[in-house]
Amino acid sequence: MSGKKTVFMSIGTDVIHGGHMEIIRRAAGLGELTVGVLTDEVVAAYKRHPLLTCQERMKIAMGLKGVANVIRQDEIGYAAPLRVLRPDYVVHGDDWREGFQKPVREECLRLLAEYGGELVEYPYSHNQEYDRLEAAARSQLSIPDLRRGRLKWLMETKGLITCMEAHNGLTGLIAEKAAVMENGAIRQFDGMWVSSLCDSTIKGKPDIELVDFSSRMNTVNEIMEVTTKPMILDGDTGGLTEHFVYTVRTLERIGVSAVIIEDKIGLKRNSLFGAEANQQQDSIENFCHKISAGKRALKTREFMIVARIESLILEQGMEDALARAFAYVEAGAGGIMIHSRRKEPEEVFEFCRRFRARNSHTALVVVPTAFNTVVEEEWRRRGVNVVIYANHLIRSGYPAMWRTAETILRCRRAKEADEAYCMPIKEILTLIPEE
Ligand code: SPV
Ligand code: MG
Repeated sequence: MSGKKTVFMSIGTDVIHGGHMEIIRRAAGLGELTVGVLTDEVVAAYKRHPLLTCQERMKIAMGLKGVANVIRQDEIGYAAPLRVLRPDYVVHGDDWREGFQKPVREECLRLLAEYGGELVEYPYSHNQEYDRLEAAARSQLSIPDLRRGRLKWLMETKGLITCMEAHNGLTGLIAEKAAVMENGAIRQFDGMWVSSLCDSTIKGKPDIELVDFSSRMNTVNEIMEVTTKPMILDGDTGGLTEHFVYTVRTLERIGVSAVIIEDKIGLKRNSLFGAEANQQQDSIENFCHKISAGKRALKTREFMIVARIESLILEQGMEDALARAFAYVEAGAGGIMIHSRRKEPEEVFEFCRRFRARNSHTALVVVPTAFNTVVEEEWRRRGVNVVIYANHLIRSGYPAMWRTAETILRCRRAKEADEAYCMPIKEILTLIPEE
């Protein structure tokens, strides 16, 4: 056995610049260097969706001077590579001493201590040129052809994805950027839901398909201009089949990933009114016809038409819901959304179980507004692929604004509201920086 020391470092980037090359050069100087290339799923979760696949990034890493071996790294943590390779050194930039990677570093130190390995950290220097490169790579993700297929990709790689509602550019940015750190990983929403309820409410209109398609498109575009995550549009009933085919083409062209249409006809009211509102469900035959026509209009295999079943909302029973689900899949629906307004999730659970017993591949979507106690892991266990938080930003934003307005009225000045409820002017001025 040669006495050469062994070195390990992880790479998550798809934009290799001089800074990375410098660390690789130093790492290779310590001994035989193995690079762990983080999988697409890991990179997407902690940073952004990679522009190059893990396989391509592995090939690039293999070609870099100083790199002796390349392995695939399935987790941001170092447990797997360190237990297998037991390298003498792990190399990293010192930026991970703070921030979301701090626990990853601590775990790495513990693992190294188990067998006497050593952590070597190099100073991380901020370079505006590298920041610009990263920003340019990120902006690529908003290009329609790159954004559209990412919903399917995320569903296939993660099994379960989550979407937050967005109703304008600002809430789009929240859905895009909100992140929490947890055990050395970052949790973010995977995509955005453009809800008819929120898009109507923000315009001071009721949710009855009164906000027309052009106006809905303005909202979609406004959000798309400032975000990169995939988008699902709430398409209400989809309108007339003859119109729906045009809607589908437009949405697909501009990079929306999926449209969800509900099997109602006539004047649509929000589902959470249930059977109290006078609402009519479409016939299976007619709705299947709408789905197939939409499907035929598609130009890509990426865009999804999701059929939303209102049988439980309109008290038509489980058998009706299931019969519709199988018929809609047969007609070409790429996903099924089952909706319910009950607080208890049991009827949705039953639907998922019976649907999955006969269909293991079609995407299942839930909107747990009423049945909000179920955690995402449970939805995953029950075969659900998409969880949509359909209205939570508008429902939290509106009371906050109302409270501020009342406080100013009561106090006859803004000081109290400013201090209690408002972010500093300085912060709002720089919230959206100039490019
Ligand atoms: C919406 O968000 O507009 C929806 C979901 O359609 S629900 O409000 O629950 O009907
Ligand atoms: Mg809606």
